[in-house]
Order: sequence, then structure tokens, then C-alpha cells
Amino acid sequence: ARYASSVANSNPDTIFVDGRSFQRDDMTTVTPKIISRVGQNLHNQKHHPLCLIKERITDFFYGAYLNRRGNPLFSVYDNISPVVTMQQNFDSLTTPKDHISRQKGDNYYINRDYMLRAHTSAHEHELVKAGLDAFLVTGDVYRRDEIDASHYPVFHQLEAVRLYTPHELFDKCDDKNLRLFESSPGCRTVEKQGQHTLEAVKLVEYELKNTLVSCMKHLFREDLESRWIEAEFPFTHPSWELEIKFQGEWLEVLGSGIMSHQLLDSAGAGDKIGYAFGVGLERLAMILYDIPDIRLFWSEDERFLSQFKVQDPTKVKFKPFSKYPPLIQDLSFWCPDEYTSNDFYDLVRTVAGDLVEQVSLVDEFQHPKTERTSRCYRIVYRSMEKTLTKEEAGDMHISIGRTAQERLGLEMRM
Ligand code: FA5
Ligand code: MG
Repeated sequence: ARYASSVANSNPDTIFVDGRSFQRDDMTTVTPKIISRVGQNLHNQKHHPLCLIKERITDFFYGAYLNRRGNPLFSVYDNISPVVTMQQNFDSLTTPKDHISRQKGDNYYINRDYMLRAHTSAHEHELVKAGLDAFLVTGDVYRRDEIDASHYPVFHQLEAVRLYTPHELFDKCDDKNLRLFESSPGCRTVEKQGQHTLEAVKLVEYELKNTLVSCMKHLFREDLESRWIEAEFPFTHPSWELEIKFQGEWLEVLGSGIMSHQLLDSAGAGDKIGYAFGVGLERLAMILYDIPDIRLFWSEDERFLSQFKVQDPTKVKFKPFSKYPPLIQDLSFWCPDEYTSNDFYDLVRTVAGDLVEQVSLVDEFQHPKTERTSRCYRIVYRSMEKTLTKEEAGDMHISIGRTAQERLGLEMRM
């Protein structure tokens, strides 16, 4: 096996993605950098902001929708491989062969047969075909796109599908003659697909919009400002996008609509009507936690990740940290009896202000004879505005030591 894999590795025509090997061809657009993102699954990393958002949306759906037996109605999938066929990503969703969304320039194709999914909608057909009526799919999605503060070639979506039988949809209606489908299918209009009755479409539209607005209020706040915009997708009609007011601007957070009857019919659910939506998790997390740049989600820096490792993450507001390098120095003292570390922390803040990022107690011991206590503090110097020079940090360090001797009676150990 080792021999085989080293041979394969040295073959430039073989691409490894998610534990499988593929032959490169004239459709290939994936790059090593992009492939390295596959399998990171930020949405499944405990305490990661994308995972927190996923969990809060899942909690909302678990809480709000129970089946007759009192179990959650929606089943949850967050571990489906992003490697899909073009059949899954496009054809299964009735996307026309010449649709712009298929362009080589916009997608990460592995080869003529496989690609990295461009949206979580790629799994709608297979899950409906498996017999599911209500499900959520969360995953990483890949698009060749510009790179700026709100665009990144890899981001995360949460997809939802909810199907209704006539009984479920018309449950609360008095009129027993309501139907999902026209007895003879008419033409598609602005309002609906040819097969559906207008009353069925209006009820599903109401359920969809009501569900999503309630979900957003659950995530954000009751007085959240939102609006619906007419949209266009090959796999839903009618379709809408939801925009949320964020820092005075309208920001699009999701696409949604009444699922294509052709799609449902070909997946074996031609007797049902349903809605689907796909929401961008980064957009929601940026709004919720004040995260200014989409690249931060990929940071492995504890100064980012640790901000979300708290008891109640709903209240987190991200505090920006410096991109300049740190300078680290230690200070050791013999300390008087009544002294506490907080005295030293206050003093550091007074002397050094924002140039100190962190102070931590790294060592503590008691002298066996004198019984005096020694403490060693590690100080991380870092500016938000510039790279600190060794001299600047050194001067600051000396000044902290001297002030600690004068004001706190600490005795510096050399
Ligand atoms: C779609 O991807 C559809 N599959 C959504 C859908 C699902 C429609 C089910 C109907 C039924 P769109 O390309 O607009 O649609 O992306 C959906 C959301 O993903 C956007 O509203 C946005 O929140 C997020 N998104 C899209 N592109 C990016 C990007 N480059 N970076 C970050 N988030 C993005
Ligand atoms: Mg859109």
C-alpha cells in the first residue's frame, strides 16, 4: 500500500480529495490550497462560531417542530462529503445544461465527473429520494469567487427542506376540498408552478417565511429588520431571498423557495409540496458576533477561537486583535505576604496600557528557608498599530519592573 500511494503521489495527474483519488483532466479547476480545506469541517468544531450558529439554528428547528410522537421533525446531516457529481450539484436540481452557474470559471471541478459542491442544495434530491420529509444539511461549499471581507472561496451553508402531504398542509383549514395539485396542470406563472394550486403555494409560502423570520429572531433579536426580495433559482418557484439590516445596509443571508415539482417527482415525492432554503453561516456569524473579516473563520489563532469558548456564546462580541508580531519577556519577583497577582496586573495596565496583550503567571514557588514566595510573570507585548521594536518592548519591560519594585514592594530576581 505504501508503494502504491507513493507512486500515486508522484503522479501529477492524480488528485487526492477527502481520502479518494481522482484523475486530473481538462475540466480540473481545483487547486492544492482549496483541497487542503476539505475535511477541516469548521461547522463541526466545538465552540467554533460557525458550529455555534449551526447549533442555534438546529435548536430552533428541534424546539419549534415536533412530530406526533414528540420527536424532532427535522433530521440533521452535517457530515456529507463535499465531493459530489455534476448530476448532484446541477442536474438533480433541474439546472439547465447551459445555465451560467455551471461555468468552469465559477466552480471547483475535480475532473469531468466530480466537483466540490457549490451549494448544499446538491443533497436535496438524494435525501428526498431516501424518503425524508424534513431535514437540515450543513456543510462546506466551494466557489471560485473574488476574495474580500465578505467573500471567500470556501464558505458554509445550512440547507433545509420541508415537505407536506395535503393532510399536513391543510390540517387547520375548514375547507375539505383543498388540493395540492391542479387536476390538469396549467402554465407556470409569476405566482406558481403549473402543477400546484395557488392555495397550496400560498400556504407553503406562509410557512416558509414565518419559519425563517422566527428563526432569525431567535438568532438575533425580536426587533430585527428584515425584508423579502423576489429571486430566481432553477430548483424553486416562486423564490425569495431574505435580507437583514446590518450596520445600516441590507445584507442578503439566504435563498429560498417552493421546491420544483419536477425535482420532487423524480425523487419519488411527486405527491407532496415543499419549501427549501439555503443560508450562509458566515454571513449570520459576522452579523451576530461582529466579525469583520471572513478570513478570520479559518484562523487557528487562540486569540480568535478562545473568544467563543465561553459559558454563554450568544453574548459574544468579537474583539479585534493585532496582526503584528508579539514580543515576549518574563519578570520574576520575591513577593511580600499581602501581595496578590491582581496588584501586578493593574500596575501593568497603568504603566504599559494597550501595548501589553497578555500577562500570565507562569511559575510560583516558596523558598524552603526564608518562606518567601517567588512569582514569574510572562508579558506579551504587542501593538495594534505597528510592529514593536525590541527596544520599545525592552524599555517598557524595565519600566514595569522598576515601578513594581517602587509601588508594590516586589524584589526583582535577576
Ligand atoms: C444558493 O446557494 C441556493 N442553493 C440557495 C437555495 C437553497 C435557494 C434552497 C432555494 C432553495 P446563493 O448562491 O444565493 O443561493 O447562496 C445562498 C447564501 O449563501 C447567500 O444568501 C449568502 O448568505 C451565502 N453566500 C453566497 N455566496 C457567498 C460567499 N462567496 N461568501 C459567503 N457567503 C456566501
Ligand atoms: Mg444569492
